[in-house]
Amino acid sequence: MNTHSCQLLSVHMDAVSDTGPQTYHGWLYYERKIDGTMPTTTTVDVETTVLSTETTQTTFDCSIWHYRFGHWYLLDSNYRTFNDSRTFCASLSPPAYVIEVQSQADNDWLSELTSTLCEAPGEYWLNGYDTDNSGTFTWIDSQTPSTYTNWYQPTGEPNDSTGPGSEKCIASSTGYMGVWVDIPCTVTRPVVCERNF
Ligand SMILES: [Ca+2]
Ligand SMILES: [Ca+2]
Repeated sequence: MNTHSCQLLSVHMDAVSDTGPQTYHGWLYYERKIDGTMPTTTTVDVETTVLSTETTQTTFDCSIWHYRFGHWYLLDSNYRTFNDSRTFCASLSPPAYVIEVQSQADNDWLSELTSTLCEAPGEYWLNGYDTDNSGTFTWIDSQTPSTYTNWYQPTGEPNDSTGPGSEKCIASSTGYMGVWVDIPCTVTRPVVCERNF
């Protein structure tokens, strides 16, 4: 139709998605301007093609501290022994300690941070230590026993696999549901440091 004698009233388009170029349908509502008579409304079917749409993706920065559950956390993907990891965390400013996992939510967050957000699944040091080879671990900085645990059952962790006292440290396997294993403190693993403020 000739829309020169019309006045555009409104435009209705289908919702635009971000799945790439595609055809959208919509309607333009015109009001025909005719002197001396009542305006009539006409609907025009139109087609437009969306060539591209932009999506904004926010990038998670794995090199900075992140706040969760009242504490701050920093991932460091360098492999160190347990003692060197403790020294590394303590050397940060403000000083931190190796992550202590006191709940399922804590363990899920460790997996989310390392595996999901930073795409670096693996075994990460936990700050527990088995002083008397009893299989009961104490959080070194909190000085509390690890009441929440997530031991990997099929191999009977904690199992001191090469003899009593051979595995006095713990790691959480963040790519595998965050299950825990006791391992020798002298092997090297990456670490997540934690601080309270
Ligand atoms: Ca052990
Ligand atoms: Ca073990």
